[in-house]
Amino acid sequence: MARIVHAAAAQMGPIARSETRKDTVRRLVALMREAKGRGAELVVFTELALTTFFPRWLIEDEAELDSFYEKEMPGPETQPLFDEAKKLGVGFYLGYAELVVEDGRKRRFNTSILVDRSGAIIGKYRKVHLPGFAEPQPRDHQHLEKRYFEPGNLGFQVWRGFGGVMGMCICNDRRWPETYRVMGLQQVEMVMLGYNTPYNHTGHPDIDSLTQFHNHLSMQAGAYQNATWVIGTAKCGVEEGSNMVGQSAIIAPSGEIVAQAVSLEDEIITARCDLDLGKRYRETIFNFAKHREPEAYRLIVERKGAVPPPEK
Ligand code: ING
Repeated sequence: MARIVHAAAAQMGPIARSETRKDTVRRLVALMREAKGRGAELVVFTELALTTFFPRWLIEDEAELDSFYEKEMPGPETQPLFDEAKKLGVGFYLGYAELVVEDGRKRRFNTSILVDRSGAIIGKYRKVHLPGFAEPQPRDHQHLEKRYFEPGNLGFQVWRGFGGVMGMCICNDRRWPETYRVMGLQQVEMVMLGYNTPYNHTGHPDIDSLTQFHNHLSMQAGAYQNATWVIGTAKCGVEEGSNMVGQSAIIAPSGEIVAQAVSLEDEIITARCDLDLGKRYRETIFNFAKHREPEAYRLIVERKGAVPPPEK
């Protein structure tokens, strides 16, 4: 019996700084209803889906900064999304800014949760790779995730759900091979992620001109090399003056893009994801037991030493 997940990526256009949680939750509910109408049982929302991408500003007033975080999940303002999901029988991934008191202190994380079709939270992830800076820089828009979030302390886990093995990461994580590999070694079959990716991040035109290419390259490589589906959902368009890449995509374990957004607005894309496709890649091309000669592999790993000195 094929294990099919009818999945959707719920891309979001810009969220204005003035938008309330009520406004954004209303948009998320509308997207979820459209996804359900198109047969989806799992909806992947984006990173920081409840607010504008606030790390683009230096915010020195703590109360104002706290206003961008969720103190509970669900809370009064996000409960309507959970209620709608339960009513529709749809699960979802949601990215948001998490404010908690842990170990006796206030802690801030860039977080995502996985909610099953009964409305229960079955997994939580906290972003490990925080790009940008802790201190303001001389640039048009700041990127202060290191100032506003701690590195994630939950690692890269996987969870059983939707008939398979599910994994999560967030935005910059998708660029790093370890993200997929750690989940791949746990037999992940579908990795969900959201991203807010401005075009001018590094300030180097030769690099920034490849923002779209690197966006898909990261996710397609991660999918293929770990025999997993990858669903990447953008927050995109010109948000408070910052131009961010769209291209939300659903990517098969083959590395092929099977669905892609074409707008820079709220947009649903869907795909019929056969989880056994990943299994076939593990049993053939990426069969560790058959193709990784332990001795040869040990030598590769052991020779990870320093780069030889430059020619005299
Ligand atoms: N944003 C960007 C991302 O990793 C970035 C930062 C943009 C890094 C472009 C490198 C190149 O997609 C977040 N929020 O991580």
